[in-house]
Amino acid sequence: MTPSDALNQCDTGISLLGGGGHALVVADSLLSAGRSVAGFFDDADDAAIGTPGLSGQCVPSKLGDLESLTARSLAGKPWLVCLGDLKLRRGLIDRLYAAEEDAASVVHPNAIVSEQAVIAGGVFVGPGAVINARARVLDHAIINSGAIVEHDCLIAENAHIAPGAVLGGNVKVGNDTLVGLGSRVLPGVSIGRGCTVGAGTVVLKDLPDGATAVGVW
Ligand code: JB2
Repeated sequence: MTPSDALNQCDTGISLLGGGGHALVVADSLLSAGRSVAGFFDDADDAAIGTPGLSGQCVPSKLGDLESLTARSLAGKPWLVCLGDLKLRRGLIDRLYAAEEDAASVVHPNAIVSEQAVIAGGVFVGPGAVINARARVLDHAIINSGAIVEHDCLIAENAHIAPGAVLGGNVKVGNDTLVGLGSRVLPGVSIGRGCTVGAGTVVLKDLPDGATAVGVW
C-alpha cells in the first residue's frame, strides 16, 4: 500500500472548511478517491457548494465562530482547511488545534507519492502532483495540481506549492510560504518562512524569511 492509499482509506466523510475554488478542487479529489464530503463550511452560502456532482451538505457557518464550528458541526469528524489564502488558513488552523481537533489529509488518486515520502495531517496533494523519495510534507501544506516535489525536499507547515511549480532535490520551503504557479527552484535552495515566490519565478539561491522573489532570483 502506498502512502496515498493509506491516507485515502478509512473514510467517514471529511468536513471541508471553505467553499470557494480551493474547496472545489479538494472535493473533486476526495470524490475521485471514492471518499465523501461531510459538508462544506463557509461564510458564504453559494460557491463550490452548489456545483452539480459535488453535492455535499452545505453548512453555512461563520468560520470565525469556532465554538459553534467545533461543538455543533465538526463534532469529532476529520476536517481539512480549504481556503487558499495562507493567512486565513493559518488563523483557522491555529484556532482548531487550540480546540484539539484533528485534521485529515487528502491525496488525489492520480498524484504520485513515493512510498518513502512522508505526508503529515491536513495536507492536500492535487491531481498530477509528484512527491518523490524521502520528501517530507508537513502539516496543512498544499502540493497543488501538477507540482513536482523532488527527493529529500522539506515542505514546512502551511506552505503552498502552487500548480505546476517544480522543486529540485533537497529544496526547503518554510512555514506559510507560497511558491507560485509554474515557478522553478534549483536543487538545494532554502526558501524561508512567510515568503512569496511569484508565478514563473526561477529561484537560484536562498531566500530569507518574509522575502518576495520574482523573475530570476
Ligand atoms: O476572511 C475571509 C474569509 N473567510 C472565509 N476572507 C475571504 N476573502 N474569504 C473568506 N472565506 C471564504 O473563503 C469565502 O466565503 C469563499 O468561499 C472562500 C474563498 O474562495 P475563493 O474561491 O475566492 O478562494 P479559495 O481560497 O477557495 O481559492 C484560492 O486559492 C486556491 C489555492 C483561489 O485563488 C484558487 O484559484 C486557488 N487555486
